[in-house]
Amino acid sequence: MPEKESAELSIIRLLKDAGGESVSGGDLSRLLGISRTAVWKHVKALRKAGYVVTACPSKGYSLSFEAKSSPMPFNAIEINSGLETAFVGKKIFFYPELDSTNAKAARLARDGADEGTVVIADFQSAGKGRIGRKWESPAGVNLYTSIILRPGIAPFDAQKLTIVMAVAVAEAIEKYCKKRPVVKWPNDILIASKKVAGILMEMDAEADHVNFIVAGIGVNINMNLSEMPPDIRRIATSLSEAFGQEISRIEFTRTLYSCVEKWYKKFSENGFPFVLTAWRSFFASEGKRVIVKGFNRTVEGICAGVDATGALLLRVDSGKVERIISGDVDHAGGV
Ligand code: BT5
Repeated sequence: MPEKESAELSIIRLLKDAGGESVSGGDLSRLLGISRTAVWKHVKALRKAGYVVTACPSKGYSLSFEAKSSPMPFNAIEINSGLETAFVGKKIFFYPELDSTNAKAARLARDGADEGTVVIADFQSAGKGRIGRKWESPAGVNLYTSIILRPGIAPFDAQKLTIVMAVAVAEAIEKYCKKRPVVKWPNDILIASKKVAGILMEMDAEADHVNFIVAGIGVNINMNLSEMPPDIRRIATSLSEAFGQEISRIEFTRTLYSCVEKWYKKFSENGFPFVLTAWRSFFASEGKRVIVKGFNRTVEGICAGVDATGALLLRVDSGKVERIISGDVDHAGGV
């Protein structure tokens, strides 16, 4: 998989910088270090990908910004231009296909990638959920992204970042959806009781120091549920299904990165309680009867909220309040 920006993306970047003016084939060939025939081949591929590139023999190539009949292709350039963040998404590694964006981001982080670097794939062949579960990742419809964070916290505080990411994802989704999303502890975002997004936090740490965290976020944007396996169809939804129309993946991705940056900054500047208050406004389990399935036991009781670290509090039938740090929450009768 190439790490370098592809020739096609470089051509689009140069044509965009020209603001609709023509760039000669000779200039493109010189700037990219490829032949003029190769430039022409890439222009043909760009047209196929949906860009309107005009070729004029005497002037060269220009990009039309008016022909918006088809949406702009989903790629790093489109996401990057118009992104209003200071660091999240400033460096984008975009792939048409990957095994898992989390796995790729962890490799990049180990090699020293900056905080805020993101990985996006249009399709994941081995998208990961928690504890070895699978994340369905069809091509052309959703967002699969991983964000590298270097928060300078101790490992026991890392759980808090799941809450930070959940607020960010819920807030981004809320901007596109008439219905207010709900967070299901610890990492699910639901609309009308169905899962629209999931978060997978993975950490590389020493005993007392986090080297990096990869925040993996999967959001169902325009996914057609009828194409999903029946078990997923029953429990999942997408933004387009909930909103009733197609949503631009480019715009949604930019919105998500802005929300992630906003809540990550609030976490470091205002502290975790501030984030937790926002998170609680999306949380609907408090006071409800829930079943929590953990690694080796299942507990049932009334949800008594979350504590100051983000752990779930469960009042079991004996009256005792148990503190739960991992597991899956099920509601009798939906969230
Ligand atoms: C999650 O796990 O919800 C975390 C999902 C994180 C996915 C992102 S995509 C980008 C990044 N790269 C990765 O490889 N992963 C991250 P968990 O709570 O364990 O939920 C997994 C369960 O959700 C599965 O067992 C299914 O029941 C269900 N599921 C799978 N695909 C789904 C989808 N597309 N939409 C809704 N539910 C899904």
